[in-house]
This record gives sequence, C-alpha cells and structure tokens, in this order.
Amino acid sequence: MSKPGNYEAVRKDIVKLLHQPEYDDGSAGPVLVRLAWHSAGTYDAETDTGGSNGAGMRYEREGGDPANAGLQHARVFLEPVKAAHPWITYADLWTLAGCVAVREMGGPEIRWLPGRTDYVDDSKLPPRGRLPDGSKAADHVRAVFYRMGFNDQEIVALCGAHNLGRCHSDRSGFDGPWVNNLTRFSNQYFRLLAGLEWKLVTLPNGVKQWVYEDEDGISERLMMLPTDIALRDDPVFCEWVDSYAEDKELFFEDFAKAFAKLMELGITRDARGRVTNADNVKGGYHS
Ligand code: HIF
Repeated sequence: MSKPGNYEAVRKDIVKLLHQPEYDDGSAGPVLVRLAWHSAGTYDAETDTGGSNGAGMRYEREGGDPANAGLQHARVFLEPVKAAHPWITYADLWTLAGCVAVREMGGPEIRWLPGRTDYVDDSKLPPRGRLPDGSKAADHVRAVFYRMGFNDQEIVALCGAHNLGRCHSDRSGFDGPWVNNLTRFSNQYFRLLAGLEWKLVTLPNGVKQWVYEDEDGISERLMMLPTDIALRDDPVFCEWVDSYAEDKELFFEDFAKAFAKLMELGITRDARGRVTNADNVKGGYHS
C-alpha cells in the first residue's frame, strides 16, 4: 500500500494497466478517458448537481444509465489500482486515470487536482439523460455543454477526444473508430472530419452514422457520429474544426484546458487548491 497522498505512485500503476492485449484494440486508454468524462459530464451549472464528486456510477442509478454502457470495463481495470492505493477516492481515481491515459497515448499533460469525495450527496444526484446523444444535432450538443458551462470553442476542443477509441454496436449501437490510429492522441480526428467525404448510412440495427470507405472498400471503415458531423456543418463550430485540423499544438493546448475544466465541474477549492465541498456532506452515504 502506498502512502496516502502519493498520487505519483497511483499514476505509475495506471500507466502499467493501459496495455491490455486481450481487450478491444489492446488498450484500456480510450475507455478510461470515456469513464472520466462521463463521471464529470452529468454536471448542471445552474443547480450545481452532477459532476465527478461521489463517483455515482458505482451505483445502478447512474451506472445503469444506458449512456454509460461499457464503462464497467474501465471501472474493473481500475480495481487493482484502488486495492493497491485504498486511500484514493474513486472519484479522484477515475478522473486521474482519464488524464493519465490521454498523456500516455501521446496527448498533452492535463492539470489534475485531487480532493474529490466518494460521499454520495442525494441532493446532488443527476437525473439520467444528462449525457449527450450521438444521434442529435448541433443544438443538442450546445444545450448539453452550455449546461456544464462550456463555450463553442471549448466544445470543439473537447470533441477532439474522439480521436481515441471506437464505438461498439453492443454498447451505443454505433459501430467503428473515428481514426485509424485510435490509441494515439493527435488532431487526426479534425483532419479527417474536415477533409474526407462522409456518407450517411443506416446500420443493420437501424442506427444512422456517417462512414468513409476507401475507394477499394477494403480498408477499415471509419465513422463519425451525427454529433461529430454537426461540428463540421455548424458555422461557428467549423471554424474551430479547421483551426485544430491545421494546428496540432493549438489543439493540444486548448484540449488540456477544456478537459481539466471538465474534471473540475462541481468541485470548489480554496486559494490553496483544497476542496471545500467534498467533506461532511449532509444526508450522504459512503461506500
Ligand atoms: Fe464520446 N462517445 N461523446 N466523448 N467518447 C463514444 C465513445 C467515446 C459522444 C458519444 C459517444 C465526448 C463527447 C461525446 C470518448 C470521449 C469523449 C461513443 C461510443 C459515443 C456514442 C460508445 C461505445 O459504443 O462504446 C457524444 C454524443 C459526445 C458529445 C459531442 C468528449 C469529447 C469528445 C467529452 C470526450 O472526451 C472516448 C474516448 C470514446 C471511446 C471509448 C471506447 O471505449 O473506445
């Protein structure tokens, strides 16, 4: 067991578990990034509910949300790390793992601060339906991310995370990866979104998505969600898509800031960075 507060030791153990030859594309990285984002992305700024505090996905009410299908894999990957460092909260572990995974897959360093609680505050529980629906258009994407407090530029920067991983027909109904090198963080997502000719298709399960096929039709099919294509086709979003397609450094910088902000939603800190709303939660329960 590591010394409480030794986040470096936790980081090292997260790095060690990323290589998973038997799982998916051989890496736990993408699904860990998704776990971190879904833990935080339920936040509603107006009512100050949802967010990563509480690690609510451990329980059926949030964990069983169809939007979170598949994320049990990410939580299971992290169990040995929790066992080796029992002092870390799940809420901290899940958010840290996402940031470490981005960095290890070649992305930017994301500023991450500890202090989240595993107390579940009943008054802060998010209702289901707060996470975005990939079949929708730009107005839906804006509604979801404005609710969390993001602007148009930050939304597009965040969406570059779809450079990682893939869709699974048994989880979301969508199918396939956004890019070829799907465990390497880069701005390829934006280059492909802006540069390729995408075709709308209906999958055998009735789900509609956009695909690109090489002329020979042999190489693996790449895909885009309707919400991804919405970024290309919206007059404001598309300016940022082009900027990030052209300038990888700018994308890395903006992504790191936006993702760090996402991880902090619902967490308040004092001047020294200590969390002020994680302890002594009234009416909550602890795992
Ligand atoms: Fe995703 N996202 N996301 N996403 N996402 C999926 C997979 C990943 C949306 C829908 C989906 C973000 C925003 C949005 C990752 C990271 C981020 C899947 C496929 C869907 C449907 C799930 C599956 O079938 O396994 C929508 C509608 C979003 C709003 C536009 C974030 C910015 C891009 C916030 C973000 O960081 C990652 C990583 C994956 C890959 C997971 C995997 O298991 O490989």
